[in-house]
Amino acid sequence: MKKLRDYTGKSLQDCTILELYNAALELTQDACKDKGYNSGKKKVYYISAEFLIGKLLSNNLINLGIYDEVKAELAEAGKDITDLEEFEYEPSLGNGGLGRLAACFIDSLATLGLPADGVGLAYHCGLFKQSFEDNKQHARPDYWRKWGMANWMRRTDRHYKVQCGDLELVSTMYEIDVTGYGSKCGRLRLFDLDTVNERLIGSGIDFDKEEIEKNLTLFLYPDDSDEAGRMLRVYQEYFMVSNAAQLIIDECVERGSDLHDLADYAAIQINDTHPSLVIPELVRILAEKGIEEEEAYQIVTDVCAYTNHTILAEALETWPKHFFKAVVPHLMPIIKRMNDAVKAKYSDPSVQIIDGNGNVHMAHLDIHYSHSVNGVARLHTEILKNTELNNFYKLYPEKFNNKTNGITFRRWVVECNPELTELISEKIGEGWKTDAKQLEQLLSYAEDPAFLQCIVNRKNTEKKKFADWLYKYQGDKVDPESVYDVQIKRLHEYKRQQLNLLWAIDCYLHIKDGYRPRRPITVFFGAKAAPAYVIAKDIIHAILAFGKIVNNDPDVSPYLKVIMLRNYNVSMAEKLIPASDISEQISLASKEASGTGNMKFMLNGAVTLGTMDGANVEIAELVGEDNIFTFGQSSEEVIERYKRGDYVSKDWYKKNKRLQAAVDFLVSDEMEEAGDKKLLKQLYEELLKQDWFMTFPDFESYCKAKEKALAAYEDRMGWAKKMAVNIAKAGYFSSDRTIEQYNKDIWHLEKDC
Ligand code: NBG
Repeated sequence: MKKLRDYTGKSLQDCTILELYNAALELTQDACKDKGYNSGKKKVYYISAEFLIGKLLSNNLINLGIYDEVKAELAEAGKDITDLEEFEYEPSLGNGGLGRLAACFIDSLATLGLPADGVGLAYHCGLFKQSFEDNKQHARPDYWRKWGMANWMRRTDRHYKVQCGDLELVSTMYEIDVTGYGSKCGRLRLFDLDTVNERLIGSGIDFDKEEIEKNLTLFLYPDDSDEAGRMLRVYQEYFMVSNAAQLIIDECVERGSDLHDLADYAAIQINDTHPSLVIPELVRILAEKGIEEEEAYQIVTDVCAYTNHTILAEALETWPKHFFKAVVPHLMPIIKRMNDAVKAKYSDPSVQIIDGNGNVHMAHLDIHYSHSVNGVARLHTEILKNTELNNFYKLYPEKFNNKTNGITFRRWVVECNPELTELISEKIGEGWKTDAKQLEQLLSYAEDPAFLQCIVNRKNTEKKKFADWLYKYQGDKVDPESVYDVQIKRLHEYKRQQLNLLWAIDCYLHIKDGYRPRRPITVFFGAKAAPAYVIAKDIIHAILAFGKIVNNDPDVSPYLKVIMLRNYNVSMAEKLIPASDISEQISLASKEASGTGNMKFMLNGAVTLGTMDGANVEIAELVGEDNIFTFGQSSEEVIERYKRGDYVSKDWYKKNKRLQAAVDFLVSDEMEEAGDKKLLKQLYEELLKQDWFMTFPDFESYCKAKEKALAAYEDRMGWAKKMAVNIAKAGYFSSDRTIEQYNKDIWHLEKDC
């Protein structure tokens, strides 16, 4: 095994951080080459618009089994590996849970020895970088590839032609190695266009949306508030899947496929609807290669499987026919014929691919022409079957299945919480890192005061570390003795950061009235709002303005602080989750497909405060009611209420004085002084006139549940037991388990190990 010293050409002592970093990177890449890649006759291609992979160095060193050696070699030279970790810049290739799930999945695929590629786009700036000015979110481009991170991406000499109307684009494929834990590697294959020009970006994240050759891969989810922006998304999606389809066909032919038997060589997982056009694109290519279109439909159906990640209408993409006529005119006749085939079989207009208004429904295309349709948590899959996609479920009951999400334990505890990892391994050995069920053995220590004291001590150390880091990062001072109450996730009304905010306002008003919480509380928010999502930005604004008031009020701040974290990302989650006490998972029941943050918190000994939504339901079942705090309307009640259409937020406001006071505070003099009157009013009105995600009916039960959690926290040993049970029961949520299930039920790949 080579050492860092072999790559630096001089003593490590004399190296700059950059030189050390590059040496570690080369060492990693060589180690991957030595290990080789999982291979086999059949391979899964996991196509996704996002891969939120996080920093790579430490994760790779851990997976390759050389972290300790590298750390020791650096230490001998008086260097600290954490300086390299801090120096590393996080890739910007994803947005939220969907992309992080894809990243956890490729880790598990590699670890389990399954032949697999992640396939996506090599965005230049990915998701925007968030800053706060005047208590408002500002978006700037995240030039992550400029920061040495691009070195992780190998340029290959694979190029494909992608025809978009009159425009002929030529792609370049890049590769990032995906290390498996103690196994061979996998690959992430990302496509780009050499002509893309970052200089096209003007102020903030504005750019000329018409110049496709120059802008195609600049950003993930470019602003879609106008037609040009929406059209650009279609270009991106088609570029991604046309490359994927050509790659898949080429590779399968190389492995011996005659294309009629493509399903013996490839499985394609369509991650949400962004890659759906791979279906007609494959049909097109197969037909070009001489396969009858009817047969091509069957081949594609046998190859493709679709994962649904949301029931929110806005995320179930539909595109007007004229977009496709402009961007993919050669696919439109195929989509039309595929729709005709559907129409010939099923008369129900609601299941057609192209509706009466000429809109193409991507999910419908996926369901008809995939052999598997899965939801991402049990409740979510049931809602798909019985409500949202019921008309399809009636046609194809055999296609529907559930695959409850998971997370890779290598990143989400081994890497981010080494002290807890060590403690667990001291008690139950190392086996749990690849066989997560073994974590249950910890249950036998759930009554052991010495063990419980240890986990509390470790949590306290993490809290102190986070407080120190936070002060350096954004100048906020928090009390490590306070309860860390944490909500970190994309900003969306259905996730209900506004409910948490209303609670914090209520708490503030009580403190002003003389009430003293038993212990100080720090409420952390971390979230980016899509730049075109006005109310989401208003919620950020309200949190920031309120934070100013609370944190600067000497009567209040010793008891309550409200912190909005700037530019929340994977690296920050890795620091904060190990330090968290309460995990806020408070979406409106039925709306959060699964959630995966909830699993990360649990694994790190935070206790969930949540609604019975998404994977929270399964968490509750596993840990039992003593080890979770649940509240709020049930998904059935919510679905019923939507059906009746009789929710009037003002009625709830009128009958609850506490709620009234909290809501009114949004437009109080104090808030208007700290913030922007217009934006605050906009949020206030939204809540009073609409509140589409039913915050008000859950307010009272949320306050009660939070009060119960805070009271329980004071019984330190009782709380530690809850922590222990949560950690012990987290094994089910390993993405290794999820991937094993995908493979057993959908892909049927052979392991290369
Ligand atoms: C998200 C859901 C989460 C879920 C992740 C991963 C989208 C469209 N969906 O609940 O909101 O955990 O997908 O499945 O980002």
